[in-house]
Amino acid sequence: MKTADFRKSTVYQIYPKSFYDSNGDGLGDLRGIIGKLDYIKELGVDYIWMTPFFVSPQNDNGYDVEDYYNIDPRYGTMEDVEELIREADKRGIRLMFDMVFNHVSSHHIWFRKALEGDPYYKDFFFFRKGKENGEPPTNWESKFGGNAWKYVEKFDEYYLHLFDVSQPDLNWDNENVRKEVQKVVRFWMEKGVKGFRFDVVNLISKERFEDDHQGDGRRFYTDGPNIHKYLKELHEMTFGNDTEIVTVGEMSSTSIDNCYQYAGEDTKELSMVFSFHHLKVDFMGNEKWVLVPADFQKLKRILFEWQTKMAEHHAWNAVFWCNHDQPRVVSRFGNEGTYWKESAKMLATIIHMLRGTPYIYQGEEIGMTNAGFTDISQYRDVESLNHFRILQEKGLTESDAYRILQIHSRDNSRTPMQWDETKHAGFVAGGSEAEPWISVNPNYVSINAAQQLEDEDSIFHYYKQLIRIRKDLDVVAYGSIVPLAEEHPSIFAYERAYKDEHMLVVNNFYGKETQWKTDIDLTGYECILGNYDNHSAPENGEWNLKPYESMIWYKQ
Ligand code: TEU
Repeated sequence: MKTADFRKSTVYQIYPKSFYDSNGDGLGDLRGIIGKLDYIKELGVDYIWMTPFFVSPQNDNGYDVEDYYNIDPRYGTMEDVEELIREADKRGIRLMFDMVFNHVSSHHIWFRKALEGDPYYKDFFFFRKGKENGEPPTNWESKFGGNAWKYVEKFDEYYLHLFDVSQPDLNWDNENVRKEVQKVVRFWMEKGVKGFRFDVVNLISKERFEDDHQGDGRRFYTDGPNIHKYLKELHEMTFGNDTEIVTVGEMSSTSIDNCYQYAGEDTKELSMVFSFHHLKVDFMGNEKWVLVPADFQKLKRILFEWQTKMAEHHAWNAVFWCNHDQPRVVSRFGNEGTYWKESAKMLATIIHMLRGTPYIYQGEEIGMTNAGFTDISQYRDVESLNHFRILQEKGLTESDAYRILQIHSRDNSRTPMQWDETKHAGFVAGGSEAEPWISVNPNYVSINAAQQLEDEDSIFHYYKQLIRIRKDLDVVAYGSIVPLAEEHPSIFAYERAYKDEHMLVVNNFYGKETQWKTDIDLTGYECILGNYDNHSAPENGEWNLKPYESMIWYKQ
């Protein structure tokens, strides 16, 4: 059996609802993905991670699963999934499914039985009495706003929902829950799925149900007491004996010490982890519903710390800027105007040459930008809708609440994929009058895949080269990493080394020229990729970098 070398691989994330609508109902679907496989192959990626398309009331766009074994008819059928797996395989692409096991939808049969009072299923969840004064069992906050407990009159009890009220948390301390979860994973393995992303999987072991007087409760359930035990068990009972399978855990507010274990070479838990600390540098602590300029020094410190420490501990990172929960990176840390293309390429270089498996979120490879919605009727995301209300309840004006949403809303990255310059960016199959489920970004006329496929200098082609370099040069996949210019106000640079290979990655993170003095000897190095035709080179140890300039230097 072939061992999957995920260190040489790149993953492409698809949000099916917004990828391609093949049947013209305004919603993306599985056949839409099949239709676009050649585009994905052209990019050169190895895996497609698909966010959930299982039966779901879609309160959280599929992260509220009603039935893990069946496909939501809005997305297609089981035959479509089987065909997708086969067609992807023909093109050397493997599928990674997104398994949401911290919670289910309140429509799931387990929860419905629990609500009927069936004790076997009640213990699949966390039902607890309120406090004596009638308040919820703890003061924990739901990630989507409000208290994390919902009162059920019939039992005079509350159930825990760390996310939406329609997403009750599963009780992993109950062995029967763990067995059900294992069954689901095995079911999809048998269908030929070669990868799994486990949603907020570090939240599954709840510690104590106590009030949190210093926070929102997350310390009582993040990286909880039995987390490693549960992951090792899942590994052993499911994917652990199939070396072809790659797994990634989404780790919410995790600590690096725990990640050494989650993603250690020999720890028998997961292949790699997503951590999010570097994507909170424009938050206030954990609070995202504020406007705070991005702290570049902090961004570097965090990314470098995770790079070097995970390497020291033989553990593996997933590396990324974007996903369906994050705003578009070119809008966030780059430039939507004059330097749109240069900044998108620079940001891509930083991530793709790091030690870790890079993830590209659909549309990132063509430099798609934030949604720019100006009216609440355009928003779809449950979190954005809740916080729009909560912000105003806290006293913010409507226009201030809009400004925050325009920066931080998850809908920023959920607008339809921009395929070409025809109506609705070519997202809805030709001939249909249907409106897309969420508005297309009007800039599709200038930002679209068709145009970038034609243009050798496009962001798309640049991503393609980065993916190629990871395959061709072992230093990218296996090399050590040394941070450089750590204190520099605008340079993001690092060195990689492996056997006789050396790589120097230099980036100007900002839109102004910048100087960098360094004694690195570039004898024998060649600039193998950059985002300007005439890239800069050091003179007497001093670099003069152009706005958002990015370069990869290599010697062997
Ligand atoms: O997200 C988990 C998570 O904690 C986030 O990144 C979340 O979007 C953020 O806290 C909101 O501020 C995962 C999924 O990626 C997300 O889409 C789901 O909504 C969530 O789990 C619940 O399943």
